[in-house]
Amino acid sequence: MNVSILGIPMDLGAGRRGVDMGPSALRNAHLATRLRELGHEVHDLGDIGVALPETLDKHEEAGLVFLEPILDACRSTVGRVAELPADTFPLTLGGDHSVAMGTVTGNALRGNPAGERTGLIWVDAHTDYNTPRSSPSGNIHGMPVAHLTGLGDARLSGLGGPWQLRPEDIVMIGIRSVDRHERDLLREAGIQAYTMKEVDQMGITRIVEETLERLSGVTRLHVSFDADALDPSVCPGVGTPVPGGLTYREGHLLMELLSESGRVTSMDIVEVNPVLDLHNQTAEVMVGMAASLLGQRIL
Ligand code: DIR
Ligand code: MN
Ligand code: MN
Ligand code: MN
Repeated sequence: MNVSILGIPMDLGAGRRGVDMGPSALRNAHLATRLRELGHEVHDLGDIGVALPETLDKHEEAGLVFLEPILDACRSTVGRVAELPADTFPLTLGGDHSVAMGTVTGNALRGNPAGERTGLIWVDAHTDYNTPRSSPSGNIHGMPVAHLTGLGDARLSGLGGPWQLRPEDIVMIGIRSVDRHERDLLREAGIQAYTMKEVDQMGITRIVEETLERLSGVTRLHVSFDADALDPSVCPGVGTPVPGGLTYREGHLLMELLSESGRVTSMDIVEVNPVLDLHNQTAEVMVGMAASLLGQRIL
């Protein structure tokens, strides 16, 4: 396969500094080499330009911290991803999870004149379904999915023009931290969320079967993988660690089964924070997750 790596070194959406170094940490953990060893033709397209917080006044507008520079970066991302050829697999590297407003939108629009539906598999400890009104923090990385479905601020939800993600085309896996008002919004939208309770009860295999069945009418599938979905003992380099996460093997099994389906067309790796990490362990684990999604097998 042809794989296009694109970094979005942005930490403006998160409460803590450092995820802007995520793309470097992942490259340093030999991302491209690992994928080439699997037989892929890998092109690293470099990084999207993102403003540095030190050069900006930290201003909050309508409950949104750093709205303008985040909009700029997401707009650039949409443009860059949407123009990639239809036969490449975009692997986008965050950055905090607000980058997904750009990557998911760009992938949904990419080579899609017929307007085929895009499905989203959101692997995260958090549902990231806050709006500016429901958010306890104002941090935009807790809001990307809500904006992708058309809620919240019109500038962020309008990144794809009239395009919006359908709530029934979203499946979340690994969930264990949801804010109070966020939970109500999630229920109203009817989004399928497999919490850690379902992971424990059903196991990853049945969750993937149900997910693929639920998304059977969708031709493009984007996986957005927040490193904090994995347990903090596996991925300590994240800004908002939550105990009780996916094990190392659950993460790999999830990626292996999605890979076997042959249906995933793009992926994000986000929220890798080398400042908080132990010897780049989190980036190394996440490179392994990408490798499993892109065809690595034990035998
Ligand atoms: C929290 C934290 N729900 C918020 N969100 C995080 O600020 O909206 N998302 N950490 O990844
Ligand atoms: Mn997230
Ligand atoms: Mn998260
Ligand atoms: Mn986050």
